Amino acid sequence: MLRRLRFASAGYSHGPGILALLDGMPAGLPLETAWIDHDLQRRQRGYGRGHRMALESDKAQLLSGVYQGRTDGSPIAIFISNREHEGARAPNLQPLYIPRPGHADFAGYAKYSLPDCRPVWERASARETAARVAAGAVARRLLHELGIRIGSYVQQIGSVALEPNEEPTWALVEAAERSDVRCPLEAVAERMRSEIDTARQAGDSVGGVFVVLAEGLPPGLGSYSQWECRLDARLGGAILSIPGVKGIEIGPAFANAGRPGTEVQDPIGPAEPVTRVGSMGALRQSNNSGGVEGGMSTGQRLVVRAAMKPIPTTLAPQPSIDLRTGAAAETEYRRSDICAVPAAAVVGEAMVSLVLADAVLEKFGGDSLLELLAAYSSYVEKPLFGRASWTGADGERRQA
Ligand code: EPS
Repeated sequence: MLRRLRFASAGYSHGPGILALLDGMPAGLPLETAWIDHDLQRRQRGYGRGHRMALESDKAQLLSGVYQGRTDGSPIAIFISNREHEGARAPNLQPLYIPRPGHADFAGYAKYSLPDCRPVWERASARETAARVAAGAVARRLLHELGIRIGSYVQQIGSVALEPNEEPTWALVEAAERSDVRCPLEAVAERMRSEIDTARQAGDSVGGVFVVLAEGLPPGLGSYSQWECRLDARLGGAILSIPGVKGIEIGPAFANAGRPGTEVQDPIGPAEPVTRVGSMGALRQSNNSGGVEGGMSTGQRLVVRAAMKPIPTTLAPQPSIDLRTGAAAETEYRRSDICAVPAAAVVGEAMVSLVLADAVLEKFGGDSLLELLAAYSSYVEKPLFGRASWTGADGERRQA
């Protein structure tokens, strides 16, 4: 999924903390913990989160990869401690014998021949997404240097949704930032909160749909040349790796599937006044592609939409079995969130940032930020038209 960057995480939901490792970032990128903490705190917010978030106050500790306030080309290691684990608060981790339907518990127990589900629960918990947000913030910092910005909003919680044909704009992202359900329209947000309240009272949980936008992308990130190079494939894998996410679309993909071909393309032109490769996205008159054509960025806004199922941990018991005997049993309630869609949207931003930073590094390369920026400028400043051949008759290279 990532071709030039490497990202891995380690740690348990109720262990000492979560570790993020990001390798392959160029040297010279300004990086402060405050930049990472900002996103960590955005992930923790959200109406419908459980008591755990009131306890935690996620902060990044940079263990390596930064020298005098800038990345130095070494692997970047970030530790986020679990405050719950400190002192007398350290939880007593009992074995768990009743797997929750919808969680990794049952298949994980069988796959690793474990004595019970506790190790699965600890690692499969969405607490791990704090590491993704930390690494994603570093990726976002790189994209920021190229004028690329990434944001999100929540389109649906439970049965309450924005209008389906609401045009995804940056104004929605900005309005969502002020909302505790990340919904840009307060009237809809109010109904989303009541949906969460109703689920809480019923001992239930709710899922939803979030949208991630990226603006300022150069055209040509990703490639059509091999299946695993395609930007949409890479985004799809990254988004589907978020716990609870079961569906993704790029642009209005599912709606377009039912429309005629002549209506769902994005007409090109007129050419004036665009003359450079870097602004070719401005030549498109609509964005049905969601910013990706043929596995490459078009230079338009990227629109990624993801469906998250309701959290499987519910106060209301669900049918299961006891792993000690195979006898029927009901799930026992463990503290959890009622709705984590607003947090998942921030995780979605992180995953999109990682994929885009990776594609940027793949296209422009460089061991330092300066090298990368030089390659980027030379690409976006190239003339868009009149490149009939790669080399002149005299053998001189032209605009290859
Ligand atoms: C989660 C269960 C809850 C959530 C957790 C994800 O944690 P706990 O079991 O400690 O109450 O709050 O999310 C986080 C801790 C987090 O940082 O997002 C689960 O089972 O997936």
